[in-house]
Amino acid sequence: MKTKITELLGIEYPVIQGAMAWIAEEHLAAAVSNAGGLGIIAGAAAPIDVLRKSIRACKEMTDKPFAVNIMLLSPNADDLAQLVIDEGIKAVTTGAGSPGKYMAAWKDAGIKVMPVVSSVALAKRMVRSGADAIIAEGMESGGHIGETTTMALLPQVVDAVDVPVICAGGVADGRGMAAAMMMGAQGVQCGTIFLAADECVISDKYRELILKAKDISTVVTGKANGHPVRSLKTPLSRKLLDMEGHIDERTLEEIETATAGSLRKAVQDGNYEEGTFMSGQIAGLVNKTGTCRELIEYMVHGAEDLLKNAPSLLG
Ligand code: TUI
Repeated sequence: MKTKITELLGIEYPVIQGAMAWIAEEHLAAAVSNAGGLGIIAGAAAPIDVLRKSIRACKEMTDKPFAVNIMLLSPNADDLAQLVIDEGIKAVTTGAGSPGKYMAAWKDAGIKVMPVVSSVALAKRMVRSGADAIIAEGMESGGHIGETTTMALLPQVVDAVDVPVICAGGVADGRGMAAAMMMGAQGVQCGTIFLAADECVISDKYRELILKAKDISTVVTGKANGHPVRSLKTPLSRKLLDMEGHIDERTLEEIETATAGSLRKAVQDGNYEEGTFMSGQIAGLVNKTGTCRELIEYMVHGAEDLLKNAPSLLG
């Protein structure tokens, strides 16, 4: 499958792995890149030494291109933005903000920049500041999200910009991928499906919850403080929703206390009571584990079969 995205990035399949904080480290990124997709290491709020080590480990594990995500809410985003230049990273994705202030330096370094956006206005702004591609992320996604669904957002972003668009949010098999391509996407970014990958280092509890999840197993918390986050329904997310029902200064503090470190508790400790298990709505479709290569090839071959047979729909 050749698209503008496989050409831009020098990869085999137009499948990009989502930058899941605490999860997307060298093992997952290298496995995805070795399988022909684009692996991504999530910078998240990692200390610079931790990210440097992860990037160098990834270089040992693959000679294929991989990317780094800069989460713009991170207090050390400035340092991480410089690190990707110093380490010769070829492609960067960004999330949770506008990468405008880093754009000139990244472009000078020859880095391909692909901001994740949740609206048409943000997509246009990112292209004006020099983005090479746009990742349009629907509210089906896990983690920090916008308000518009993939189905509505993607074609509007495709029409609004003149760079390739990658579809994110709600894609976990060939059907989702084929649909995204039909709506004008040049590739897909998937997060939740890779939680089921053998190479993904997460707690057994996290993986078990994803494999067991149904269509209605996720919920959005954090709307009250302006950072909506989709995660699995668990004791913590239920408690947060309850607290958000009657917001005052004290509950905001309680929310802060309950959420601080809660993603790490999910990923590393498998702490069901206190963890935030971020997940997309598509978790209900994720029912079996496999290697990154198996998951990617199942998706790409499924999409190819559907696209090849599409003329039969015309009778
Ligand atoms: O960034 C994500 N997903 C994330 S980041 C994350 S870590 C976190 N945890 C708790 C609270 C907040 C963050 C977990 N999941 N996706 C990409 C994404 N970016 N979705 C929406 C946006 C976005 C939002 C605002 C992009 C740009 C933007 O710009 C605002 C502005 O005015 O510049």
